[in-house]
Amino acid sequence: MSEFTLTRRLPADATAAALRHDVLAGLTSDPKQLPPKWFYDARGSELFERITRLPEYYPTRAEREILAARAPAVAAATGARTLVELGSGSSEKTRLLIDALRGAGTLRAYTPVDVSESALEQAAGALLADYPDLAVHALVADFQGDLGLPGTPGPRLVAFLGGTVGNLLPAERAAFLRSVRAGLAPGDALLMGTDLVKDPAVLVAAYDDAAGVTAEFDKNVLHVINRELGADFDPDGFDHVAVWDPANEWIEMRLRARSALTAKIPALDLAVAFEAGEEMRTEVSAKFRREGVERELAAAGLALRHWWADDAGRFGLSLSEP
Ligand code: AVJ
Repeated sequence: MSEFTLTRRLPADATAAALRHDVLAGLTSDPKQLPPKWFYDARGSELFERITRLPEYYPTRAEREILAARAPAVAAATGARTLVELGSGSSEKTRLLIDALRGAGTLRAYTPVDVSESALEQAAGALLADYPDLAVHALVADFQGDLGLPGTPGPRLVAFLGGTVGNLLPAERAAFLRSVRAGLAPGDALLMGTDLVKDPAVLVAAYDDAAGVTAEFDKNVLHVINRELGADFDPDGFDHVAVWDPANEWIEMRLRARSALTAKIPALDLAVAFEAGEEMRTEVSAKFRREGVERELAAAGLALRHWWADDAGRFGLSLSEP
């Protein structure tokens, strides 16, 4: 009775080529930087799951609180027959949406979209065990690329949870929202989670936890580059740094070289020198205000219909429509 398909939108070698491109561009630029998507190999995904359970890391719990309270309202407002989830990862919070949409009697299909084929297979397996009559059409794709969601019955609800939109730079965010908008038909909707501006001390602690899990997560990108590109980074030669940028209203994660060092990256035929104390940006995690979210959605052709926050006002969930 269960139906499962997995479509590869990414050619098998596209990921490797993209990593080479990003590492070459990022490590030869000044200041050095790497895009955060390369954190998430199997070990990085596991470290991220641990982050979501840390006492300092409130966003996951805050968003779950909102979904637990508001998923029925989302279902009533959208009547979605297809739920598309971008960057679905372990699909854990998604169950709240699936339950509400099934309760409303509309949901037929779930389309998780992720760059990680293994994450998709695992998540789909767990969901199919619990929802045997749900069709799961998984898509291996980069949500920053062309999405194109062919053949999914409308109305469709596209969910982009976790505050991941904050990991995109403003220009990337604008392009991403326009491309989501382009894939939506009248009656479809976008549900997006955004972490909110708050006391910088709370934000910095969430990205520099006492147990050091986020530091390990940050350094994991060096393990990924070592394994995939044959590089010889010593992850312990770097310190994890989290700083609040008040002008941009974002957290930056950086890796700071503890001493002058040179790393070789044979696959790129490259040697990269770091000065002592030099910092490389590894992630931007933007924090939002309701008006800013509404403005960015509107600029992409999306009208804000609902805005929900958790009781403590830490995290926002927006529902918008073309
Ligand atoms: C949930 C993927 C958006 O920016 O908060 C967690 C990733 N980075 N700790 C975030 C992350 C450091 C995260 N996202």
